[in-house]
Amino acid sequence: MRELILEKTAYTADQLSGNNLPQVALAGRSNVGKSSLINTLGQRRGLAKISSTPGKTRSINFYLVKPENFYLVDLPGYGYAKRSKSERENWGLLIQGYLEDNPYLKSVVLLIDSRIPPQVMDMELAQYIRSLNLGLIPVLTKTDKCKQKQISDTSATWSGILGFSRGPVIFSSKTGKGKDTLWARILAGTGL
Ligand SMILES: Nc1nc2c(ncn2[C@@H]2O[C@H](COP(=O)(O)OP(=O)(O)O)[C@@H](O)[C@H]2O)c(=O)[nH]1
Ligand SMILES: [Mg+2]
Repeated sequence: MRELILEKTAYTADQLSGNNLPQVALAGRSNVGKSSLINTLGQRRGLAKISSTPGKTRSINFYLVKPENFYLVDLPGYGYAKRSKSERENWGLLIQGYLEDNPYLKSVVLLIDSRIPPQVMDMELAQYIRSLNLGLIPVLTKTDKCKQKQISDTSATWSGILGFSRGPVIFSSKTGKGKDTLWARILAGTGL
């Protein structure tokens, strides 16, 4: 059985080196459902903390995936309005330091809230990921809260934006929908 083990937490750019295994990162706006998704993938509640106050996580967390031996890397959420300018700048520097010049990083899973239209920050991040020549795995979260019509509309809109023939993974942490598909795309995204 597959297992996720939280191996390292980095708060500053100089704590980011030394994780010499393939990496797939998870990125998305604060409150998009990233911690819940990690817990669903790891089949363990409390593996990643779920907070009712958004914008809490400021660290980069490295989860070792067994038995395949690669890292799922949880990036701090962005777009939290109550954060100060200097906090946003620190976020940018830490993320940039991680994403750029990282030969171990292969792909980024971009979490997108299925209930809202495409957000500028999400589209900008998607473009940035591609400019770095990284694989991009889009995931629509919280789809249990949406009608099928809304899911297919949002999915089609994102496919158009990204120019993908294959749409985003339709995911729900609540029901477990899309879990196997997401694992398959993550594993393919490691290049292992
Ligand atoms: N209905 C539903 N709620 C979800 C889902 N995923 C997350 N949530 C809720 O959304 C809120 C934010 O989730 P969290 O995982 O902490 O988001 P993060 O800030 O991106 O890590 C919490 O109240 C979760 O219970 C989902 O798939 N379905
Ligand atoms: Mg979180």
